[in-house]
Amino acid sequence: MSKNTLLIKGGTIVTADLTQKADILVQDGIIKEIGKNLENPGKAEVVDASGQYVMPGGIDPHTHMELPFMGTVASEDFFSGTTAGAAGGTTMIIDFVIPSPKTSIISAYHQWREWAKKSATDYSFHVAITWWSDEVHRDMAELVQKHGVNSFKHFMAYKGAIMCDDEVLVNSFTRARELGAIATVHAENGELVAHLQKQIYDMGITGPEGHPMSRPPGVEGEAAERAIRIADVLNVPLYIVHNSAIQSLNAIQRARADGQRVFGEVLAGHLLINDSVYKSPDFEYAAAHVMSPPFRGEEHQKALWKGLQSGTLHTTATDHCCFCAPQKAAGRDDFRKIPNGTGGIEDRMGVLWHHGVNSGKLTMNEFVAVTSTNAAKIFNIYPRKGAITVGADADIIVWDAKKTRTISAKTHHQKVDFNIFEGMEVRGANTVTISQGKIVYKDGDVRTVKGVGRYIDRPAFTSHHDALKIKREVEKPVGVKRTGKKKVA
Ligand code: URQ
Ligand code: ZN
Ligand code: ZN
Repeated sequence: MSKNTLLIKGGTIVTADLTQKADILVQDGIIKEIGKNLENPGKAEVVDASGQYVMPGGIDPHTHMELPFMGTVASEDFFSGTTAGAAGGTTMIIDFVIPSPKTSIISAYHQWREWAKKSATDYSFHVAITWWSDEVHRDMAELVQKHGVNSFKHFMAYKGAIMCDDEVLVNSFTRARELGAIATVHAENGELVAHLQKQIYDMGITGPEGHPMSRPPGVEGEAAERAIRIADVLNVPLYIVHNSAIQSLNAIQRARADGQRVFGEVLAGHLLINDSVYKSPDFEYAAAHVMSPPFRGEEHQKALWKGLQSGTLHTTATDHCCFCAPQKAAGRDDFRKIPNGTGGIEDRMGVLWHHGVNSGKLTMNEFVAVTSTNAAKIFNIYPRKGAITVGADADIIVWDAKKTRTISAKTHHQKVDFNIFEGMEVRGANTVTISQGKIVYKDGDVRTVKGVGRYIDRPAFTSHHDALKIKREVEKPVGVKRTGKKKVA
């Protein structure tokens, strides 16, 4: 029997589509057997899951570990960030390679691969297209065919930095379709943001309260609709990240009802934090919440939960992009200079279980779908990831639905001096986190090892694009047959 054998006994397995009382035998990082009352095949380490749930480890499809951004570098690195994720029940991240415009996307990819080598759990990368040229056109093929990249990100915001105009969107979306990749977007109209930021600053509003004022929901709605329309014309599947507003939700709902292949992501923060945070007189507190799109009013939060319940939104993420108070202070006199980003990777699973499952909004199976399985399916790594089935990677969490905890920066593992969920009491937490068949967290004891995380290849799609091909054939315009004969009146 291999030394790396684990037997998870007595638990109730909960996946996106099945709840069953059964044991799991794990060997060499893979799920080997699932069944009732499995015997210990030798001296396997036994994980007692009795009275608890056993679920696929969380997949966070949107993080930015040690991201160089707005003149500084995000404080969370790939080791500390994946460790914090493991402590909270997340066993894989999909992070972002964000090349500076006019630089090689291949060199940027290799740079991020270097940074990510310190990861403690598995990871993959979306690659952002921030400019266009024949070189980018060529290099996108190398990334898909040689480096397991099947998703390309487009920031429609951040004018003067990484913002894509329509020319880049159209070229890159077209190329993504050719390569069997999915296009993803940060949907905010960067021109409108820049215009409003200047208008608000010139009115003398320089504090963090200016941030949400410069990014009203319509700024997001316009960009979401535009990206959806471009993707429809170009026949490419689209994934909209961090939907925060009713307007982008409506855009996705309309497109999906029309049969368009559009997927939506929502952040745990946007579901639970509202825009009152920006009204605080305490600069540090308000600035700590500056991220884009901004946290919004309760009506948007209610709509986002309904979007998750109704299948308009498919995945939950955190956009974990941390900056500490001294970094945020860069914008003390000008909110436009506050580095955008907040954390959450350690708390996503707990806050979504508490506010989603305990509240009755989501079943346990739906919880697994939106925290793990859907992301695995959309980004084409299912059932290796996001599943509990024989042959899948043994990324597994044991979940105690009765365990309560109070979230705080004083106790979290995240390398940031603030927690947007500070003081929130949640019921439901992982007691054990297993990554690649090894226990990386148990009852408060973090056991992650720097550098054992693996880069996960994500193959080009066939399913999404095949469906799109059928769609295009069905819709091919029916040409009028020119017979040359004049119609007899
Ligand atoms: O826009 C993003 O997703 C990155 C730059 C993180 N920052 C943020 O405010 N969301
Ligand atoms: Zn973004
Ligand atoms: Zn992001």
